[in-house]
Amino acid sequence: MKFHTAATLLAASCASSPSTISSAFAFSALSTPQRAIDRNNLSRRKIHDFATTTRWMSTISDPSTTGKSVGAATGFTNDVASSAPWVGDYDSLVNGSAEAASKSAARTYMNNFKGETAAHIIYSKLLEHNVEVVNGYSGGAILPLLDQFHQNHPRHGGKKKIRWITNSNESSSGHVAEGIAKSSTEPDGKLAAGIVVATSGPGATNLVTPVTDAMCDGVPLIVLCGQAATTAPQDAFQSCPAVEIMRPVTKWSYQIKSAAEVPFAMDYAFYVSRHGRPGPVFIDLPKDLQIQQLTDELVEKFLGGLGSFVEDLEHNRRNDNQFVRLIPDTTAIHLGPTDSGLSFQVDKAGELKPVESGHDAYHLDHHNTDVIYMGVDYAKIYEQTEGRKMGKLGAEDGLMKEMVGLIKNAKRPFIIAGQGANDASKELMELAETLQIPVATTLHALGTFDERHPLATNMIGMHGHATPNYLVQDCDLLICIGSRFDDRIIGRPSDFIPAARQASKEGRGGVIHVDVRFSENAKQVKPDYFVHSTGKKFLQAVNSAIRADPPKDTRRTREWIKRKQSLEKEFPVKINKYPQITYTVEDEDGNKHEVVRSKMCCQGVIHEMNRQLLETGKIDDSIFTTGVGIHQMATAQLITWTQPRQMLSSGSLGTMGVSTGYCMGAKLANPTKICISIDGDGSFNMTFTELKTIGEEKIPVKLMILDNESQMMVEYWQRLFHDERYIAVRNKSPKYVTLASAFGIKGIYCESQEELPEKMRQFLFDYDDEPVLFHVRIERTPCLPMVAPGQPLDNMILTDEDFEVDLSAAPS
Ligand SMILES: Cc1ncc(C[n+]2csc(CCOP(=O)(O)OP(=O)(O)O)c2C)c(N)n1
Ligand SMILES: [Mg+2]
Repeated sequence: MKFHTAATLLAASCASSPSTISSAFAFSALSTPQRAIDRNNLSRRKIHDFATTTRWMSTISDPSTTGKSVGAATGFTNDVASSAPWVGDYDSLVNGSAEAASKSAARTYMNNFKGETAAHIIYSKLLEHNVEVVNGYSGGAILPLLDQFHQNHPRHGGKKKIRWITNSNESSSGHVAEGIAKSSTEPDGKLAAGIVVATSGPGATNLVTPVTDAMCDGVPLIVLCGQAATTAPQDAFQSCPAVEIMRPVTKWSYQIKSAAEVPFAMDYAFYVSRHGRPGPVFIDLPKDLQIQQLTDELVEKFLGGLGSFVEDLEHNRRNDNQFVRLIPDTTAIHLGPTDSGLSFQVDKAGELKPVESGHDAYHLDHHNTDVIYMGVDYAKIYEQTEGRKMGKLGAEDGLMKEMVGLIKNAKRPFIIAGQGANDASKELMELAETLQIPVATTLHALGTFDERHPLATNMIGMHGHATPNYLVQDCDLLICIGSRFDDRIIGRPSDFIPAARQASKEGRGGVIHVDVRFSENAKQVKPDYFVHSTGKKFLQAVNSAIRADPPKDTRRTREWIKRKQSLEKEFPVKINKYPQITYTVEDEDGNKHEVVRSKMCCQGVIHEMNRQLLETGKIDDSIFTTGVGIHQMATAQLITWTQPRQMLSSGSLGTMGVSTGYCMGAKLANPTKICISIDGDGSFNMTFTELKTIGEEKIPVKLMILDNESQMMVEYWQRLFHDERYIAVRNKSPKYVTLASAFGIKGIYCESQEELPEKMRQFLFDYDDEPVLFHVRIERTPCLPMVAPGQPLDNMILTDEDFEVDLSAAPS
């Protein structure tokens, strides 16, 4: 039997019976060098190549286990014909006649779509994947697909299921789709994919920003763009190298070569965008292929031309222009690029289902192994033969036991919960409460630990609260769950967590890092234990180990919690108060009045919003979106986050202008929630053309503009680093209420503290079924605390005073 045969059969075995053969040990059966390029990482850091990992793992896994795995797999082949859920020609599989099994599975799958055009198949796939809303824009090259969405298209029989929304430009379509994705969870607990449809050329290039935004923040997005026909001359009107433009900013970017590929491409797009670390995929659809029909002839021609995916890397590379490949001697089909694609099988219902392990085990960023790693020296991964260990998450002994022991005994433990903990609020609460561990969250995990809880320390990082920034530096054990240690949350790397480092040397603490992506292992912060798993699985395993053997000393962290409480008292987020002043205002009829009023700041307005939502018990029902700037960070600091995925913000790319679109998406996906955009004037100015869509589609969003007539976040840096030479940061704001009324949207204006409570009440509670815009004039205040640029996390600017800065450390 050829070696790859054993490996692929092992895959099938793992997929059908994950409990008997762990995917971790499947690595050892694969030995051919393959490179897993980290497409989720914009820096294109080649984290670990496949050869590295597999060769390394085969040296440390038990050879007898490997033998057993292959043996089990071989046995599995004989049983398969009667019991396997997969479609395929099993006789040819058993007899080893190369690709026949895989091909017959592909044929069964394609038979579902016979007679349909590519455009028809795409729409059917959207329905199959429960898509309810699609955002987009028109154009000649996308007309066949667009036509599928028309109310009167014969396919709907008068009952169209997917709502089509035309935005003001494609960029906004992308942001709305991101808002949908960020705020909706499917029954499998993962985010739903947002869908965008647009034309070729400028339609596609307008999408580069939202696509990159989605890539950076791990948002599942499927972008379907038209393209000039395959028969069009080179450089035809509105053609552009969209696939190449999108490749570095997507998990997968591909131009369809035949309608026959479309069903595979759509299933692959949904799977890849939503699994592993989620992200965007891009599919380019030449116009002539959108109307191409899946005839018998086309299917057979397509099947006849399929190449094979084998263990020979060079062979695969030669076939890299193909998207669908057969895997010899298996019923599995390989989809996607040869270096980062995935394997699927066709089940008895004729649906394409992923092979979750085994054959794809090399794709460590896509298939978490639930393995705990310790002491891996990444600089010397090839040579390292000793000093590192592996253990299974959930085991009763080995590294699991050691790690749980450390968690139970730490006197100053601290948890950072990131986006990867958003589906594990309950488990996170259990761990924190049982062991009395304070919890901080990152921007994308706000609310996963209810901030009303006494163990909550709220957001950590550059603009985090002071308390978690102090605590993390002083903890003896840091447990980081589903966060990638972004530079915005660790301050100066060399000075991060000195106490935990010391505790690690003394064997009483250190760092536990849990991440679904193997590529995060030691990327920013070297962990003592790296757990290659999901936050939920890690927490479930640790909680059950603790339940089985609870710690004896339940008062271990008492002093630590007292410290947290005193820090919170000493360093709350400060909110400027302004004196009352007398001035003259003019009413609508031109009459002048003297009024006594005080000004407001960003922090004060958000604080008032939070107060009203808390007091009315509406906070749990609210979703907030922001632009980028002071208003964004003040929102993160001052809203009391109670639910995961309640804050939609551009964290990694830091894209101004997203708030309106995100908010529309959130409302479309969550009609019963109160969806509030807290935007800056600069950010809102970038995309307010979407007032058109909001007015037209009557999307009942609440848009608040915190207008400081400035791009204040940058203005503050100019104050710190450029001697107050302000350039390109001041805005002369328009009358936003008038602007809103031009689109038929109600508006409220507020410029004083005295009017704020009532106008805020109206904004929040008087417009349930219609959109409303709230223009609030505020003073220019910085967002503090702020970690002093280039300094450790616990060196923060706490008050708005002048001080010396390190000019070479200006942040980017
Ligand atoms: C598209 C884009 N361009 C430029 C920036 C750089 N930038 C970051 S914050 C900021 C100012 C934001 O102004 P505003 O939305 O009014 O927020 P404020 O800080 O005043 O609350 C700018 C220009 C960015 N993040 N995104
Ligand atoms: Mg501003």
